[in-house]
Amino acid sequence: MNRKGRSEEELFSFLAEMRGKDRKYHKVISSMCTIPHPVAVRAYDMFVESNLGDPGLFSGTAEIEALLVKSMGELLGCGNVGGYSTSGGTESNIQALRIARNLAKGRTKFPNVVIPESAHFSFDKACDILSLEMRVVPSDKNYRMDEEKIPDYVDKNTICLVGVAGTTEYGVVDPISYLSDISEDKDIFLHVDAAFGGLVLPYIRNAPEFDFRLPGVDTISADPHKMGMAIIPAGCLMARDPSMFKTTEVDTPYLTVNKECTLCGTRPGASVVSAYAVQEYLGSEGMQKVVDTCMKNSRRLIKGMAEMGIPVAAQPDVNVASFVCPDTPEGWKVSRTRKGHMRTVCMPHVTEEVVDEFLADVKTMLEKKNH
Ligand code: 0PR
Repeated sequence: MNRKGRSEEELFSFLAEMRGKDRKYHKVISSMCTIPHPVAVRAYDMFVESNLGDPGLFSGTAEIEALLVKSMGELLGCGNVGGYSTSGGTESNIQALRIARNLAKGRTKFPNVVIPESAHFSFDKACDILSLEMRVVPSDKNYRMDEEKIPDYVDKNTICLVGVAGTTEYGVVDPISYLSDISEDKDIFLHVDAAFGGLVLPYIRNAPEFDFRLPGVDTISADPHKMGMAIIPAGCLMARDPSMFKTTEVDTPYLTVNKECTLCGTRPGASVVSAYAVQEYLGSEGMQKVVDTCMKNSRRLIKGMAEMGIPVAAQPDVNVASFVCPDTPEGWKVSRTRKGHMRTVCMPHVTEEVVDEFLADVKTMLEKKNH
């Protein structure tokens, strides 16, 4: 730090220069995040100083957090969930496994968690932190958790099953209804990672079942800072039985509340309010339109690629599509799955025009290659 401060003008010109180095979302076709909704930005500005880590000081913000959790729970099939707004999918997954482990305390000395091969890397972190054995079930041909193999991985030391609704790499939904049956049969905790799909699948007709409507599902993670167009960080972890959060509570002697079940202490109120604001402003009709458009654009991309001889690696259930395409057109940002497929996500900033621009650039790339 310099001894003397910098002038505001000089400082902001430096910040503007650095901001210029950031990629704009326009040609980013592989991100699960997007440009925040204008209503999110307006709501965020109103609550910049709010700290949900001390909810007694910010009781209005805390009420909004409760409303957000309730409305997300209702969307996912349970009117009476417990939960809180996390910093995103990673924290939600850590906390869900922590709940499962704590509920199973005393049942086994060597707890294991059964997760799909397609699971997000946040489960590696969660298992490391919580000292849980991670048992990885291989995927089937369509990159879903292979249903037939699941029983081979479950035993008396299994304290949690995990299914993903809208996988990071292929946008598919694991056989969660089957996991729910095992959970019920064997009384094993079931966590559904719907970080991405949680705000997409409810708006897709005939989508696979994945939420609290399945009786075995105990917790669900769903992130407003992905398809919810909220400002980062805004995740949400919900439990069918609100008392499950008692298992992560600690005493907080010097706060305005006596106990805290969250992982983080100081937490941003502003981004949580931004998530609520978007959902209230759009309503389910507005969200339906956003998801319809993203799905339409994703299908347009799949069709356009197929017409150029580039197939999708798996038929997706949400607006994530990965292609058998080793090259990347110039100027575009796509990512690669662990198997090397080109991964795309048609978020709201990926409009029909952007899809067409991308397809045109893929065409040029192929023409150059075949010359
Ligand atoms: N679970 C699933 C299914 C996810 O896809 C992700 C993130 C997480 C959990 C973890 O969520 P947080 O990152 O909120 O903790 N998936 C994206 C990914 O890894 C995150 C992301 C978003 C990465 C935008 C890059 C990016 O530009 O691809």
